Amino acid sequence: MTTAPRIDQVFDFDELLSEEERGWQQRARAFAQDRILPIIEDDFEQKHFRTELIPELGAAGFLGMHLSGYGCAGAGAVSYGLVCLELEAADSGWRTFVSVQGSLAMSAIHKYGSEEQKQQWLPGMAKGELIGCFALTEPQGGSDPAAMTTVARRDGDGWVLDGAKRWIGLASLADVAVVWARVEDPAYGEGGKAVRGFLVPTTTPGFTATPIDGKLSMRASVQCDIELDGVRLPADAILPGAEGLSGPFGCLNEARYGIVWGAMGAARSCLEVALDRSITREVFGKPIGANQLTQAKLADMLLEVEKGMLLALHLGRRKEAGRLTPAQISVGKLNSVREALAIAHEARTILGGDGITNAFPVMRHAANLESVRTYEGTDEIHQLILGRALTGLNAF
Ligand code: TGC
Repeated sequence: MTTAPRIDQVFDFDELLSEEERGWQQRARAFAQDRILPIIEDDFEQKHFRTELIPELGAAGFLGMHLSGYGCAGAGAVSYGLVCLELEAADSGWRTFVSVQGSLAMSAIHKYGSEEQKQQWLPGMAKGELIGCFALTEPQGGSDPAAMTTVARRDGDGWVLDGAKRWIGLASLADVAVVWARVEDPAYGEGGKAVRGFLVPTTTPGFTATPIDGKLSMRASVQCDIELDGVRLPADAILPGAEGLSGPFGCLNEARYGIVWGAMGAARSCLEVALDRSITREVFGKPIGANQLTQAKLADMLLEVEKGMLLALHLGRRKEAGRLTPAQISVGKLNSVREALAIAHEARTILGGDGITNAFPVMRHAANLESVRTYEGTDEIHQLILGRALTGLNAF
C-alpha cells in the first residue's frame, strides 16, 4: 500500500467522495491489510477459506451493507463499491464472499422475501452468523438460465425440488440456499414466469453441496456442486415477490455492480506492486522505472485504473439515484474485468521472472480475474447485452 498515495497524487479520486464514503473505504482497506493480506498467499496455496473472518466482516458492517433494516447498514452504493474495491485489492475470493452473501443471497431475501423470511434470515446474515448462497447456474452452463432444468413440484401444500446446480459459492458452508427452479404448476405462473425462488435450509434432507476441487483460480474461496434430490419444503419456502427470470437477474445486477468496483481493486493492487518494483529493481545500471518502455506501461495502467474508477463512480451515483440500467452495469462489468486482467498481465512483465511467484499478488489476481470474467455474465454475454441495447436486435 506504500505506493497508493503516489497513484492518488496523480488523480485525486478521494475528493469526489463524501466523508462517509471515505470512512467505509478506509475501514475496508484496514480490514484487508490487517486480516486478509497477511494470510492470503498461504490460504490461496493451501486452498483454504478462512471462515473465522466471516463474523469480523459482519461486525465491520460489510455484509448486506447496501440494504436497509434487519441489522443492515443502509449504506450508499458508492460506499458499498469502495468496500468491494478494497476487499478485491486483497483477493477476489473475499470480495466474492461479500457479493454472494450480501448482493445475491441477502438481496434476494430483502427484495422478494416475506416479512417472516426477512426476520428469520437477514439479521443473522448481516452479522455473519448465518451464511447464504445463491443457486442459479446449472451444470450444463450458466449463460442461459432460461434453460434451467431444476423443477419444483407441488406436494400437498408444500414443494419438492429436484435438480442440480453448479459453481455455487459458499454452498457447502451455507445455512440457507436461495434456489431458483421452474415450477410445474400453472397457478404459479406459466412460461417465462414459471421460474421461482425457494429458501432451502441446507440441512433439509436431499440437499447436498460438494466443493469443486482442482481450481487454479479463487483457491481461497469455496464453489460447489449442489444436488437436489426430492428436497421437501413447506409452502412458505417460496419467495413471494419474485416471478420469472427478472427475480434472479435483479440480484445479478447487484453482484455485477460490485464487480465493477472490485475488479478495479485487483487492478490497483497490480499497478502498485509494479510501480514499487519499477523504482527498486535495477537493470542496466538504473531502476527499470527510469526506462521509457516501463513508464509507458505504468502510464497506460494508470489510465485504465482511473478511467475504470470514474466509470464505477458514475454508475454508483446513478444507482443511488435509482437510474442505473442493466446495460450500464454491463458496460462497467465488461470494462472493469477486461482492463483489470490486461493490467495484471502488463504488471507481470514489469516484475520479470519473480512476477510468476507468490512473492507478488499479480498471478493470483490474474488467475482470480479469470473467474470474475466468467461469472455474473461472461464477457460475451455482456457484449451481447450491449449489442442488443445498441441495435435492438437479440443475438442470443
Ligand atoms: P430476457 O428475455 O432478456 O429477460 C427475461 C426476463 O428477465 C428480465 N431481465 C432482467 N431483469 C432485471 N435485470 C436484468 N439485468 C434483466 N435482464 C433481463 C426481462 O425484463 C424479462 O422480464 P419479464 O418480466 O419480461 O419476463 O432473457 P433472456 O433469456 O433473453 O436473457 C438473456 C441474457 C443472456 C441477458 C441472460 O440470460 C443473462 O444475463 N445471462 C447470464 C446469466 C449469468 O450471469 N449467469 C451467471 C450467474 S453467476 C452464478 O450463478 C454464480 S453466483 C456467484 C457465486 O455463487 O459464487
